[in-house]
Amino acid sequence: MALRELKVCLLGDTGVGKSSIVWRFVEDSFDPNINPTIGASFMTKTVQYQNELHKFLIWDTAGQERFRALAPMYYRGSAAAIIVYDITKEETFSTLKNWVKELRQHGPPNIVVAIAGNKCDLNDVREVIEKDAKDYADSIHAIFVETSAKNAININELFIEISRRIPSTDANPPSSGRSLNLILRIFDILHENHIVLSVWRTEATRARGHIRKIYAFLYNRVRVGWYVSTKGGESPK
Ligand SMILES: Nc1nc2c(ncn2[C@@H]2O[C@H](COP(=O)(O)OP(=O)(O)OP(=O)(O)O)[C@@H](O)[C@H]2O)c(=O)[nH]1
Ligand SMILES: [Mg+2]
Repeated sequence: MALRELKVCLLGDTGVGKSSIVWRFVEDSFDPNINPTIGASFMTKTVQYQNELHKFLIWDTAGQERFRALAPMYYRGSAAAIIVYDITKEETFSTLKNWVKELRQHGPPNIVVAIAGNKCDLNDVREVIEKDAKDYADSIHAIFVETSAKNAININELFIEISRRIPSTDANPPSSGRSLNLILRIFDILHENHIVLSVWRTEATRARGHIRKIYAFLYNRVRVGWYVSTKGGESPK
């Protein structure tokens, strides 16, 4: 059975439930005290779809504003993007529309877009009407589902729909297509390692800054001590 790797990223405001959706899909569990994602996290899950195995390589991005600039690294090369909003928070639906615009301008041209209105278990405090969201999704030819990571509603269905929308391998040319895919994959791996390296470099620079400050502090203490003792003042304590 053919195995296909499908890179999928999750985008959307902080707190809408992106990580919870991924946890429900991959681990079939839910944590009401889950922490906000820092940077991004990566998980995989393989499922059978018709006569193929689909290995989802899932990049779960951080919704906090300070991580926004990292998003292009995750949607670049993605076969699909799941943009999540919280049905109980109108403003998260506006953020979703901004993500759609950004994907249209800078995302891969054939990316499959899926819209997930999460927390549908909280229907009594709903702020976004389902039909409005569905109409919007239809107008941009996106998949649309309301989900609940908490109650496991429509989570598997969301990924099955993505599998269904992604063009089948029959459409791919056999050998040249495969080598192009291999080159793109190598590029992706190098690119991902480069991200890790640059994060590491930023941390190292930060650490160097601290070391420099400690050094300057100690140096000043020693210098003042030396000055005081050689000029006849009190010895440094
Ligand atoms: N009631 C309900 N709560 C949910 C659901 N999904 C997530 N939550 C809760 O919403 C909060 C935020 O969930 P996360 O999965 O961390 O949200 P996120 O989008 O990954 O947030 P960032 O990582 O900051 O971008 C947590 O308290 C979750 O338990 C859901 O379907 N229903
Ligand atoms: Mg998260």
